Amino acid sequence: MPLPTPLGVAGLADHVHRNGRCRATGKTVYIAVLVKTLQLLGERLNCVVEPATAETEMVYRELYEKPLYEERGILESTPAAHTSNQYQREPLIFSLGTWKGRRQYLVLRDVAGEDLENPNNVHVQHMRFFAQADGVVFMFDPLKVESVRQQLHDLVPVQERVGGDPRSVLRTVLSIIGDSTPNLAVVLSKFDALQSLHHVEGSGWSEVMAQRGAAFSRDPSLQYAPYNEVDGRLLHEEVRSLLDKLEAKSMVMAVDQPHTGTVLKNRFFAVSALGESPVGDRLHHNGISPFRCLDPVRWVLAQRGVWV
Ligand SMILES: Nc1nc2c(ncn2[C@@H]2O[C@H](COP(=O)(O)OP(=O)(O)OP(=O)(O)O)[C@@H](O)[C@H]2O)c(=O)[nH]1
Ligand SMILES: [Mg+2]
Repeated sequence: MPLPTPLGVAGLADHVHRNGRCRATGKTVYIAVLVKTLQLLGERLNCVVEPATAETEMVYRELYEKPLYEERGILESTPAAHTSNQYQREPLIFSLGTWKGRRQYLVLRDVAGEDLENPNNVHVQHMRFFAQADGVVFMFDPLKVESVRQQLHDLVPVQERVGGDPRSVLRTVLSIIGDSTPNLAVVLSKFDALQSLHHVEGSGWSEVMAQRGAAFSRDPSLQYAPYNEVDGRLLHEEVRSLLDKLEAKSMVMAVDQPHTGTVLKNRFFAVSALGESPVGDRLHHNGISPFRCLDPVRWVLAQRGVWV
């Protein structure tokens, strides 16, 4: 059997509880939307993307697809791995069809933000998959940045104060990875929120976000059959400067000079799974309009020569 391509999706739960729910960086929503966009690209590449096991089919349908695409609501916070209702301890396995004469699989692991906030989890058995993954996707929520939140107060629904620190989550994830060398995708999630800054007159942000020539202003991810390395590098530089502007340079430095001493091959990305903020616990009436969701996964697949 060909080697599967595991991909850990890591990120951060914000510590903010609304209706008893921990709000987070968007990992589970991202996976729900990612599978749909993989299927769309698969059609263009003549590759059928489908669940490889009955369990994946059931879990994806019941816990990702149905609540988001049918009930049009938001998803439950992923339960911590030690609780009885956890479902993410088994991976989601999708077939990516046949590529260069071999059947290819994508193995996805969702993680509860709650589990990543606890540095004691560095050595636990059920986190070991990070070290074996081809790619780890680390999600960073721009709505956690105070200046961004303030300027967006009329444009996106108010989020309650957030307490989690993405730097310590990144540190925990890097510690779990240890001296293994997965590709690290650092992803600015909910990018639609930053794009709304375009409408905020007189702020330094409106000029930055209104740049039409910027890679972060377009989404070519479904257009190009081969993975577009040039576009990927351009976006990488743009997102690194954005993180600097978001006063999150320490995130960039933690990736460039990791405390573990093992520098991972890395690339920065910006994605929006939903395209717009939900209203209350319902999706926005404009529906789901993903932006650049495929980029991180295509980059990891490209390192393996799949869908290049
Ligand atoms: N504006 C905007 N909001 C988003 C997007 N994706 C997710 N969200 C919001 O973020 C919330 C949390 O998303 P989840 O995917 O459940 O977050 P998570 O990282 O899986 O959270 P945990 O499982 O608790 O770690 C959602 O309910 C949405 O309100 C997006 O693309 N744009
Ligand atoms: Mg989740």
